Order: sequence, then C-alpha cells, then structure tokens
Amino acid sequence: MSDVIHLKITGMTCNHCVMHTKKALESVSGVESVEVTLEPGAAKVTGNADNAVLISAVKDAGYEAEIV
Ligand code: 9UX
Repeated sequence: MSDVIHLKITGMTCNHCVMHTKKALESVSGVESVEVTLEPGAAKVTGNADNAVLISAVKDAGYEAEIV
C-alpha cells in the first residue's frame, strides 16, 4: 500500500526550481509519483519512501524540505 507524504519546500523561486525538486524526489527509492507546486512551495509524494531520504534529496537539489 502506498503512502502519501506532504512536504513543505522552501527556496524555490521559479518553475525550473519546481522541476529540479520534482526530479530529485522522483529519484528516491520507493517513490511512485510526485506533484510539486511553486506557490505555495509544496510537494505531494506517493509511494513507499523514507522521509529522511526525501528531505535529503530536496536539500541536495538546493532547497529545504520538511514533512507537514
Ligand atoms: Mo532558476 Mo529556480 O536559476 O533556482 S532554477 S530561479
């Protein structure tokens, strides 16, 4: 069964940032689908992924994330 994880993302300022974040989250093991919005900065991740790994992936892409 898939989980739905909501993340608050900070630091995104353009739609290219949104794509960076989306690709970063999609690369995480267990992720099935990702939706990212710029305003408000948020992501919805479906799948079975480790929360800490999701946050690290966003950080590595240059943004900040927290579970909400
Ligand atoms: Mo464009 Mo978004 O450099 O950082 S990708 S503002």
